[in-house]
Amino acid sequence: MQLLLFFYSKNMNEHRSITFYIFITIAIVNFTSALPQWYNGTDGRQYLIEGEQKYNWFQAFHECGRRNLQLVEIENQQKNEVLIAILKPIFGNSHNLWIGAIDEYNRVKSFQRPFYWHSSGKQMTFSYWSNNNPDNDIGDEHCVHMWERKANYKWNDHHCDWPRLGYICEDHHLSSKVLGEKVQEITNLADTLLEEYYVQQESQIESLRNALNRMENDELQLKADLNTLQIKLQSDINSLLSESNLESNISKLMAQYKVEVNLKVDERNLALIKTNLELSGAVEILTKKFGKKLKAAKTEYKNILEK
Ligand SMILES: [Ca+2]
Repeated sequence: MQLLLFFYSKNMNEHRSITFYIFITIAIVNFTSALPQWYNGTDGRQYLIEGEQKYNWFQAFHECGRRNLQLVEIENQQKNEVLIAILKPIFGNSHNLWIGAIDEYNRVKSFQRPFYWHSSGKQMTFSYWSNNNPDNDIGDEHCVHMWERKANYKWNDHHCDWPRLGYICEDHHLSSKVLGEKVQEITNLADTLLEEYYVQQESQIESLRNALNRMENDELQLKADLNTLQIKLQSDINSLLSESNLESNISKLMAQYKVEVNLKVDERNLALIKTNLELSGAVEILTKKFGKKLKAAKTEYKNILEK
């Protein structure tokens, strides 16, 4: 372009200023197109993606690092799917992109050797290797990338100094943003658990309230029953006073009333036992059910913090 302008420009000064302008424009365009772009994932996170193939693994790691980011760590299938959903519309079926995993320079040519996420230091548990990888070719493939030769962004172990791959960055796992997200997630879980506890507690309090009301009613009923019996006893004694065999009849009468009073007291005891069972049942439901829930919540919190 500069040569063409040289031949067609009659005025040298004009030629110089136009050439300079075009040179600056091309430089700006080149600089702009070299910038990695942010993309939104369906997981609510953002990923910075550089699709041009000109970095080795260390350079890519530093490109992320100097932006306070980290090379992406793909800890599970869900995150892998989120990334592939971002990448396919940009690059199609696959692309060469460094991700944040290495094998700690393990020279053993084993498919089973462990890999690690370099920023967090965690051992890789989820993997998405392409066929016949990680093969550690010539014992010198220690860095992991998504491979353009394999469909669906399958992974390959590769020479770390291979200088022609793009990369994916994400927020650093120790950034206040990621830590804030984790705290928020735990807070939401705790709030949900507390809400469930309150609902359960309210229902148990209601059943306790009902049981106590019933106890109170039973108490009043027993008093009324005993009072009726007492009045009947007095009336029977009065009518017996005029009869012969007084002593024997009174004995019979007392025995009969003893049976009736005992019956009432037994009924009362049964009601008390039933209420007692309800009370302890309500407490047991609260302690057992939420004991389990709290234990599950502790595991959940631990998982969130270790993500
Ligand atoms: Ca390989």
